Amino acid sequence: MASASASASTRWFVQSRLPPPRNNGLHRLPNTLLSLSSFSSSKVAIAISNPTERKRFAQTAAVRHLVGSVTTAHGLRFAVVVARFNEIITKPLLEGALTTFHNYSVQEEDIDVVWVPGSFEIGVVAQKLGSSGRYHAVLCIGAVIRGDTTHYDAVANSAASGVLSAGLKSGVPCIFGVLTCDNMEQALNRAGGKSGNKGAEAALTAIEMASLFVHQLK
Ligand code: INI
Repeated sequence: MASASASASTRWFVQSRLPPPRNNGLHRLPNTLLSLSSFSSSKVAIAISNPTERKRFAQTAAVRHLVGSVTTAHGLRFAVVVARFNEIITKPLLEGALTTFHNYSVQEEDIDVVWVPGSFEIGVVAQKLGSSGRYHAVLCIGAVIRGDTTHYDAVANSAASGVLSAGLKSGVPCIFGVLTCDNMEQALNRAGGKSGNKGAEAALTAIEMASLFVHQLK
């Protein structure tokens, strides 16, 4: 049974028994309002439940798909956190990322690059940058190579969980562009070699996520 509460411009329906989340948490209620069951931001919920605001989202009569666009990157601001450790790998990854930003019309003055000693240090800096309110996404670049160290797993896992946690805590997309490879050859292949440039790919992910947040989930 649905109950409703109303303000001057907003009507927000609350259901006592929501259907199980599907479609990434986006699903339709019987009253045709869109519910974001996985979002805690009341701002998002109110924007979508507001009839005027709702029109901005109306694209089809059925399920709406909200996707970031890589063609609307102009004006988006990015921070890139780069680890100096294994610089022979992280420098070309950074160059690939900067080339992608350039190719997708991100302005140079909208990009800040922050260097840290190693991948272990990326998370705390990413969180600080994400929380600053200055960036729409934070791209994290590093290279953890097994064989260089016995604590490979610790560094690799810390880097991954650090970047994840930075995104969750700051609410700003933090993209994992940290290579975790068995050897230097694998890393070189992914830093502009025969497997492409993972820094360039991660930059594209950063643009899509920034666009998703700014243009669709605001
Ligand atoms: N940092 C890396 O980015 N990649 C590695 O492969 C690596 N190895 O092999 O040790 C590495 N270690 C340094 C680490 O990230 C920290 O800077 C250090 O432990 C100080 O906190």
